[in-house]
Amino acid sequence: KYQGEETMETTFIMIKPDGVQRGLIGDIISRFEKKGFYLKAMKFITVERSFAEKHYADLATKPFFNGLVEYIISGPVVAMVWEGKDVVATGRRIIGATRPWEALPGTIRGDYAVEVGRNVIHGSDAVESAQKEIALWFPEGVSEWKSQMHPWIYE
Ligand code: RTP
Repeated sequence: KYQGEETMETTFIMIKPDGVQRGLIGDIISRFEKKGFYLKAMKFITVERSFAEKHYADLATKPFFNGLVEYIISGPVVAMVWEGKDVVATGRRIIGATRPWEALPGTIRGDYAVEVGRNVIHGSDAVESAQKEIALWFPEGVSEWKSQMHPWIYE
């Protein structure tokens, strides 16, 4: 059992088609790894329209919904589950603000994006939405592996 396991969370992170096309997969994974988060599941897939609509169901009434769905189904994405202390909120900070012009340099969107409709990456915005998204994208479940690095990252 992990020390401090009570504060452990999991989040759903997706590298969007622009991030894949632009060759940013390695850099993005590296940022999460180097921070001290653990990769629990990962798949490289192109999703169908109905699946993208389900993922973004909360945004169905937004004027940008159709464009958003077109963007997400336009090519393969990297869907991942990451684990760590406060990984939901900290993951969002690593990603940076939704609108890339508001994202600070040093964040993924601050470093690599200029348009809100091409903002490279998605990260769950709360523990509950993370659980919902992980269940949607990984219905088969995620692995239970424990990192041997753990005592060097957590007290
Ligand atoms: P994400 O879910 O992708 O992490 O983004 P978010 O929570 O930071 O932002 P949200 O408001 O949930 O929007 C989801 C995604 O929709 C696209 N978007 N386009 N054209 C627009 O005005 C607009 N606004 C949002 C972005 O790709 C955003 O990440």
